[in-house]
Amino acid sequence: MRALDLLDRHEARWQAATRHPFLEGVREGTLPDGAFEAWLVQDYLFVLDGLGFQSRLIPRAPRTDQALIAGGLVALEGELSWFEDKAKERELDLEALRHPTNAAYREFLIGLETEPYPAAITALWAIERAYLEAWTSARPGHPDYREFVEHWTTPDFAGYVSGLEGAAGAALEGASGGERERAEETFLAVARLERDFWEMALSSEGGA
Ligand code: HMH
Repeated sequence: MRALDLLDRHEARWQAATRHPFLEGVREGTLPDGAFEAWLVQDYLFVLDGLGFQSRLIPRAPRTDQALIAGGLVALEGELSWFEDKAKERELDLEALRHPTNAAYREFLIGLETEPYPAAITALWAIERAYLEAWTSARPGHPDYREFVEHWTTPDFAGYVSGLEGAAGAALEGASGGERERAEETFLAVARLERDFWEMALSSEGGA
């Protein structure tokens, strides 16, 4: 099983994870007041949780994947600073509580620690790929949000996602049947959690 086969097998659920009225609102400038800001604060907290997951993955990754994942970790840390700058510009308080949807995603990331490596690297690939595709669907973005759309659709980010695809594919090649099943489960969980995250973004009251 190649990582890409998962996208074909679960096309409808993948679409739901990467196309959403929130992203159309980003493209068209039709988001309700406060929705983008509430989402930004929640995504900052998600990236913090992602930093934990990704750092725990490095010591058990094969040597061939460690530089890739460590590079991604450094980029995530830079991402936190970018969120902090944007929050300051927009006068947002980043010390918010996690929305229940975000808390569920955090629990999933913590649970990945006890999943076999092929499942964990498949999840990381799916998380990043979903984000890249989602923001690509919002291109070029309404002027209010364009810098965000550009930031999350760079060739560097696309290259990183390709690297993760290769790593997940190699891990799945060498995986047992049981491990592949776990990888498929985690892929589906990511698709659901990503969809829920966009849902949260549209349904949250401003300042969630
Ligand atoms: C919800 N998924 C979500 N937020 C992100 N920042 C990413 C993926 C990419 O790290």
